[in-house]
Amino acid sequence: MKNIRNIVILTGAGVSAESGIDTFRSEGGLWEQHRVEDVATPEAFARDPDLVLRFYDMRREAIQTKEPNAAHHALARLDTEWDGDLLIVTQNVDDLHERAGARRVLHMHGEHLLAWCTACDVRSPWAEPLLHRPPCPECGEAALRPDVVWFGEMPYQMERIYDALRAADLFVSIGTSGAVYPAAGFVRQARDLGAATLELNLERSQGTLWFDEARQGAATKLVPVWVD
Ligand code: BJW
Repeated sequence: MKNIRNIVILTGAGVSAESGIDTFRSEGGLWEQHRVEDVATPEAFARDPDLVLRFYDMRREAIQTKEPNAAHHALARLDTEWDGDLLIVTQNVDDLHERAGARRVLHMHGEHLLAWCTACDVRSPWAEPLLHRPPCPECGEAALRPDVVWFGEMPYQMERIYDALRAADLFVSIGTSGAVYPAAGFVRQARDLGAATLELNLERSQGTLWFDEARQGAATKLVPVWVD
């Protein structure tokens, strides 16, 4: 990659699909089985916390049985070997990038394996169900919720992401439909600031037209080829 020093990589559900983790909008995806408004908004949690906690308990349990795939491993290899700045901004709440060995990972939509106490505002590592309202290890209140970003909430670390986009020479988007903002807008921001842009996705996404180059195929095939 000539003249490229700073890289921002955005990943979405498609990068974990071949590890057996459901995507949201594909055929048979999570939003076909659950209404977004029922499980992924603060209003849903206020209205029916049991339903929301059950949905996340099920997914938290499932991801712990899954393993990183060739795409996660290739990105981890790039992270280890790349001398310049590199940031993997993932929309995924699973920990497969980290388990593959990647270190420069930012979870803009939160993490399944953290619980957030809405009483004392502390995040704690969490692998167990939340449905039965366990107490917060920090303050003892039964006020834990999954540490994920729902519709209408502010994604995490946006300043750091925009700083990285401003400095990027290359922006790569992998396995995301381009349906959810602000992530869907990153390609235009990176492009406007002069970065080259590449999309790797199973099919054309809602944002394909904005990329300089778009390759279609499975992440486990496309990502190792791109990295190597
Ligand atoms: C493969 C593959 C394989 C399959 N290989 N590829 C501007 C315009 C309109 C609306 C808005 C706007 N700005 C904000 C909004 C509102 C809203 C929004 O975007 N709504 C849209 C529906 C229009 N956004 C928000 O509310 C966000 N907050 C916000 O904007 O705050 C204000 C703000 C203002 C200004 C600056 C900053 C902030 C919050 C969004 C939170 C999203 N939360 C979720 C749930 C997280 C917790 C959980 O996991 O349950 O995040 S929703 C869900 O969608 C999840 C994902 O991270 C996210 C993106 O999905 P993703 O990853 O793209 O998955 P899919 O399924 O859509 O696509 C998978 C792709 O992979 C497909 O293309 C497949 O083809 C492909 N694929 N197999 C390669 N093997």
